[in-house]
Amino acid sequence: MTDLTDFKISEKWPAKNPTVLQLYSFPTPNGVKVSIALEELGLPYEAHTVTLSDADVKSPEFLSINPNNKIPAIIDPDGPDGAPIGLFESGAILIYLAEKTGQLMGETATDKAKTLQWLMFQMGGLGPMLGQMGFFTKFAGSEWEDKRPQQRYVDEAKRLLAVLDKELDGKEWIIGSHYTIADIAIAPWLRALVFYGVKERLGWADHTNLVNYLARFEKREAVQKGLVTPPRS
Ligand SMILES: N[C@@H](CCC(=O)N[C@@H](CS)C(=O)NCC(=O)O)C(=O)O
Repeated sequence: MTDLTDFKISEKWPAKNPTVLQLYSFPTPNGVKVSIALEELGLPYEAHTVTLSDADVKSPEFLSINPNNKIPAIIDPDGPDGAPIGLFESGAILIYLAEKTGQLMGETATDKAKTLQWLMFQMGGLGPMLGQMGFFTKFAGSEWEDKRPQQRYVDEAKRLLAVLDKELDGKEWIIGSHYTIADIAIAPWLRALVFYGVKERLGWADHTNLVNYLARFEKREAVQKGLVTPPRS
């Protein structure tokens, strides 16, 4: 029987079935990337709700798996070198799962390179920029008198949406006809625009390719399940 007791995180979030992959997450745009990927891949897993409160993400148990105090994180008891592995950073987890299963990175070496390219675009651009835009439009930053930071991130969000909308012209998914981990990383961030209440300000409805792309994504059964996993409480 697999033993996860070496992982301190299992003291606060014990595994009911330590033989399956353990997911520590919350249903945010970064969190659902991993639950959606796991659902798409049909890998058995156990999902633990880790809230964004300091009591969870800054607990010694959670910090033992991610010193950067952010969800999502995983433990795969069936790790690559014959031992369990703990991982954090959603992009790294997506690549790990895709390589483990040989799925969700297209078919050819070119598909894989393009998948990684768009995944990096999300991790280094779309996610951080939209996250900052959310801070300056919905959260504490929205009250700042100086509106220049807010405008900067709104402008950057508009620019990034235009890049994606153009790229998706005539394409089903971001690298073409194959649905990949890059889509799983990008699409949840597009959904966040509703949450931030900025759809109109960004002219979302004029981005027809993106509107259709997101609708295609949300129709997938695995996406619907992944979006509510783990439950908020
Ligand atoms: N680059 C990280 C970002 C993860 C991230 O920002 N997680 C947020 C929720 S979406 C979080 O855990 N925030 C809690 C905190 O910062 O205390 C990833 O992609 O995994």
